[in-house]
Amino acid sequence: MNSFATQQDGVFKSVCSLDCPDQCGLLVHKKDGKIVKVQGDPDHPVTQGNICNKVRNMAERIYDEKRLSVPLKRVGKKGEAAFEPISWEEAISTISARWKRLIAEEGVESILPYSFYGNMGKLTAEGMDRRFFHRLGASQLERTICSKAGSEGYKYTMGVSAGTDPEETIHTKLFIFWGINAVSTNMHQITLAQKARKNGAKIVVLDVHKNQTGRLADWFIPIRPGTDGALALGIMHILFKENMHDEAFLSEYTVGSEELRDHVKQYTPENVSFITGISAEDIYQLARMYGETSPSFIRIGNGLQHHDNGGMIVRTIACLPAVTGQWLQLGGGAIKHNSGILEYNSRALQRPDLLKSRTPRSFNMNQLGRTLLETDPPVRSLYIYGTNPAVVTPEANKVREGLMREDLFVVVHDLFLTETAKYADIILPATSAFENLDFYTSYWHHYIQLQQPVIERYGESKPNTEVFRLLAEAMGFEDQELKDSDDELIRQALDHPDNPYLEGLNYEDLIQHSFIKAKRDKPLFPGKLPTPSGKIELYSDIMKKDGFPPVPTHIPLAEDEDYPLMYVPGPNHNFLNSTFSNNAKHIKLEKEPKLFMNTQDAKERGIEDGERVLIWNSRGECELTVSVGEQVLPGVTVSQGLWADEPNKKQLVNSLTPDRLSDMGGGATFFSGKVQVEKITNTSV
Ligand SMILES: Nc1nc2c(c(=O)[nH]1)N[C@H]1C(S)=C(S)[C@@H](COP(=O)(O)OP(=O)(O)OC[C@H]3O[C@@H](n4cnc5c(=O)[nH]c(N)nc54)[C@H](O)[C@@H]3O)O[C@H]1N2
Ligand SMILES: Nc1nc2c(c(=O)[nH]1)N[C@H]1C(S)=C(S)[C@@H](COP(=O)(O)OP(=O)(O)OC[C@H]3O[C@@H](n4cnc5c(=O)[nH]c(N)nc54)[C@H](O)[C@@H]3O)O[C@H]1N2
Ligand code: SF4
Ligand SMILES: [Mo]
Repeated sequence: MNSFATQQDGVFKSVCSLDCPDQCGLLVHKKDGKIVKVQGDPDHPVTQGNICNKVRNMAERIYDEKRLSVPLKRVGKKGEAAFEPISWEEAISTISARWKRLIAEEGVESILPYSFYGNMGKLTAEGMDRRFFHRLGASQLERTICSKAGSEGYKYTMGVSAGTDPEETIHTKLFIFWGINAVSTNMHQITLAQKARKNGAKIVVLDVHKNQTGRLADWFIPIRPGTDGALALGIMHILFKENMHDEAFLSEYTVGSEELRDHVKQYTPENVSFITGISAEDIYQLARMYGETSPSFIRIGNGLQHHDNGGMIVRTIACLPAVTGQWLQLGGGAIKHNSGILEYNSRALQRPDLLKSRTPRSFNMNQLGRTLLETDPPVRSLYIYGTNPAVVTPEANKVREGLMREDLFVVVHDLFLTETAKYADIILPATSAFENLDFYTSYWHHYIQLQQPVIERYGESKPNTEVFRLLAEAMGFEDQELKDSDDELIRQALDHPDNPYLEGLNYEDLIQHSFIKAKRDKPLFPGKLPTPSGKIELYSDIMKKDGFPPVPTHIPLAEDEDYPLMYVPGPNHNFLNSTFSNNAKHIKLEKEPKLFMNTQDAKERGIEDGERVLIWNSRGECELTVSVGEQVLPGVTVSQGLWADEPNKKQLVNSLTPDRLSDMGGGATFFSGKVQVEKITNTSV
């Protein structure tokens, strides 16, 4: 295919590769072969030319002087970050020789890939890598760190990761942003809500922190962490009691409405108030607002499911639009994720058949520390790409302790010398998404998009797909599947007769148009859902079989350690998880990591606004600057951002987070941990 990379000047269509629901259409401006400007593509129907500051400043990252340009090998002690340049030949042969020895001596399952979606491109994040590791037969990774609990919960109710088309929400009259900081994390849903607001729509935000999103709401409702399921049940209690439910929808499209109706009788507004910290009057008001306004739309966030009970919370909230029949209204319903709409042919791309009859052991990525420190027989080699576990993974101190193991052979493929790469034996330089061919499917809007290379590769960097082809060759694998070109991979992935939403889609059209919408003549309703009953399951037999209550139920958070304050360390506005935390411009915009604390909690500890505080539990400790006020409820603390290490600063928030797994899908419980906070009187604490 034609590549724009060799063209020196011009404006080229592109797509944002970051793990963000908006997946914006971009225009990349080039002069003398280099990117001089990144802007939004005004032709993109959803993102319409607006992009965030992070990506407007993307050229700073692409040409950051700290970017890796050649492979490196470790010359100092583990974790000391002393490296020396080597050739690609040496890098690949070092890895393959070490792996061949490990396979002979300890078996292939001593090797573990560790990856996530630093670049959301399908070929990059789940393409040739999967083929390679399937063929190898290495230990497998359960990629559960982001949204797995909520997605499983949603599927128990709806059967599929799909909901409202966000473009239709301009017709919505009531938006509930529930556990999502959308101003920072889904800005175009806010733009759509603001448009609807001009026609009288109201915005309600339910969060544990009155952040940017809470501040723009018509009504901000603070809630105690991990209690949203109880609130949803309290709302259902009132909807049924006051006849605001949609009997016709319930009988046509759901199973279990009678059981649900009986079950929610116990969730009186008074009981729910006690659990959530929201007054009974407010619960009534919210339920009536929801029951009486149509179309109403719930944007279910990721934050509320990073809890011990996160799966059940999302399963429960997902029942609300069914009780009110909102799925039949244009702009009504809910979105957790829309990834099911654009489901491509993952079997063809990832080729699980290359495993043959082998069933390797698997590890949950949220428990990397334990995996490295406690597994027997041990993991002896980690191949890390598209993720930065020394910063983003729970119990990060344990992760780092594991990475320090002398007998662990660590390879890291990244664009930068991340905190994780500092522990590597071999580092491989990665291309940026602008240097690759790939395709992208949003998990919020309904467009599939193509990225053609728009710039030449930086230094000697290589895309993930090419590195895995090289590794396959070095391991002596002759399979054609491990030689397919990126073009061929795209064709195979797009050929998916089982997904009616992608009917007729082909690569040539995508090359011509850059973005194509999934077929919209097939809405969810009327239609048969992929649940066992084919309907929305308010009562679920499979949940019962899986050991859960079959009707939505409030399940309190697990007992964390005995510390007085809940701790919710979320992402921030100017980074994308830990991406950009090493880029000067983005750090400047974000200033410094802060801890938000209620006035009452601060007063009890003699802490004043702007002071440095120590946050600690048995897992670790952090030092942040405190912001005292009413942004959080008493008993709750919040920080924002996954910050890079800086000399003499303890700002690794994941040193404090638990590596317990959530109720469903083995998800992460970042926000269910507890801490103590105290004033730092002596900076050398
Ligand atoms: N700017 C920016 N954008 C991003 C990211 C980023 O790092 N920065 N990360 C991307 C990724 S990978 C993801 S998964 C998404 C995440 O984006 P979101 O879906 O917005 O999820 P979070 O920001 O983790 O949490 C959202 C909100 O949930 C609140 N919260 C925490 N616990 C609870 C609770 O128990 N109940 C309620 N009601 N609220 C609670 C937090 O205070 C926070 O305001 O954003 C993506 N977009
Ligand atoms: N405390 C706390 N921790 C969290 C969260 C939270 O809210 N609070 N959020 C969690 C969530 S939702 C998520 S999704 C995870 C995300 O965590 P990660 O998946 O680690 O995401 P990033 O921090 O963005 O790191 C991505 C890395 O991939 C690299 N990369 C980018 N493109 C490529 C490529 O093409 N090839 C290769 N080889 N590398 C590439 C980037 O340079 C970057 O170093 O973090 C989780 N951690
Ligand atoms: S990070 Fe999100 S909002 Fe920013 S350009 Fe990318 S897709 Fe758009
Ligand atoms: Mo995520």
